[in-house]
Amino acid sequence: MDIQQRYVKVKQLLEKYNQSHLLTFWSQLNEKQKHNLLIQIEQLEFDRVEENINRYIKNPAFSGLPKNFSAAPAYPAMPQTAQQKEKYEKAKKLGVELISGGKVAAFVVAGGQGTRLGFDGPKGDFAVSPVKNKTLFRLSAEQIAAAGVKYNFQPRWYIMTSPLNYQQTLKIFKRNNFYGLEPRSVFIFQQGTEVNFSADGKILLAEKDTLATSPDGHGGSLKALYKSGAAIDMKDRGIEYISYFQIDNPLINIFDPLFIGLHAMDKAEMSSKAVVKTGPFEKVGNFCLVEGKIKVLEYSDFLGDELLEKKNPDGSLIFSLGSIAIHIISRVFIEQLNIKGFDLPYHKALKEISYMDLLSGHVIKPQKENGIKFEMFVFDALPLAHKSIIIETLRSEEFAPVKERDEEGTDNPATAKRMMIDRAAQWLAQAGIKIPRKPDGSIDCRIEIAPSFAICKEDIANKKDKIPKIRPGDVIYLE
Ligand code: UD2
Repeated sequence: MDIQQRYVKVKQLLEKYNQSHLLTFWSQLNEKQKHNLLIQIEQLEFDRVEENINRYIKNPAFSGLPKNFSAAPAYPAMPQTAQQKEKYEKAKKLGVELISGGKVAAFVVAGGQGTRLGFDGPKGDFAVSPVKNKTLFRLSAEQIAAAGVKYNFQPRWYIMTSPLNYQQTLKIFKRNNFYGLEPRSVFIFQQGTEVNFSADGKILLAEKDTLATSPDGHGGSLKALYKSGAAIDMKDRGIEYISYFQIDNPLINIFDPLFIGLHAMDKAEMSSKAVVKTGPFEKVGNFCLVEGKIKVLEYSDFLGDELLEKKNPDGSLIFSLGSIAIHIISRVFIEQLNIKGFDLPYHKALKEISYMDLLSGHVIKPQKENGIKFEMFVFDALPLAHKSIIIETLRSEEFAPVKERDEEGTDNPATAKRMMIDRAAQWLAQAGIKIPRKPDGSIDCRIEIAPSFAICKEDIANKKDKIPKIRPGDVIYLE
């Protein structure tokens, strides 16, 4: 089909869906630009676009909250009965077998822009460790390499970026020699994008020949794993399970035998780790049970505060378990989601979006929210799984997100550093090492444990002779 024929077809399509304005600048475009614009429009899934407009834009009060739901059950962090203890032991053993057998791959989502952190560049390049100032990418890479040594297997790491930070991420990995990993064992790919809308449901132009788009959210990872060839690559290598994590959590435990083992023993398709929330309104998703299925409901979905504040007779919150974005996902589940026709719901966000003004032909950079972005969330795949389990874990062991620039509150570089020191001190203390403390009980030294030294507390026990005596004010790096 020549360009004129394609134009006629696209014009009809746009008229049908009320988006004809996208061709406003057609007569000003050269051939290359015309082709560029047509291709973007031809690739749009108009049915989904229309569904989004009708469901979320024309109906702003739409809430994702179902009518009936309760708190989801979870495996406790520590086994509570003899039977459970036995199951955890078996699961750990199975987990070790699966990891050693090369059945588990690491997968990080690193497509976010880190806007709240105010960091210019991929968030993975943000330096956070308390002594060596290692970046988030380096910490993950070193942990993956250390797991390879500990469990005697060839680890494989899949990394999802967005189209906005893909090239930068590649450059960072090359500049750092893949942090000592075999470059062939690292698979970096891009997530998809979604078009942006004006408040009244018109697709925005970023340029005269370019639609305004943004990354499709971490839920897009389940589609991108398939489209990028990562899922096939996993299948070819005999990988059955994917350990999913976010780049902004320096305490992540990537290869956890217990979590992997329980997921496999229970024949789950997608499983999650949870922590007890710091309070009813902590900004994490809530694990709920809806019609027998596990579902994460975002705190913002709860219209009334009372529900989140409701307590059990023992004083604990009813909705106490928060989602920390750590999952084990079976590869086959991802394949099935895509073969069936990928269909995760969208979530709407009001944002400041630069756009091409149709009257003046100039790009406008708005000072306040003017448009709508759509994202998919990975946890929306949980209710689609035949079986899904949750295991509770300790925040101090596994969750120190780096989100905010402001060091006054929580989830910032200072709190993450503090939690890294606290966990290191706890691991050492547990092995009988004396940790100096100030009169107020706080730790009086700075410690960083390299993954090559230990990736879990059990690794410390047989390395005690390598740990120096720690004095008040010391700066200790163990590798
Ligand atoms: C997410 C969860 C929240 C809790 C918290 C834990 C949502 C809506 N909320 O909060 O419940 O689990 O994490 O830290 O998810 N990313 C991409 N591509 C995208 C968007 C994000 O790769 O298009 C990555 C991003 O690089 C980061 C992760 O996803 O690693 C989380 O993104 P976020 O920081 O926007 O999530 P947040 O803080 O809203």
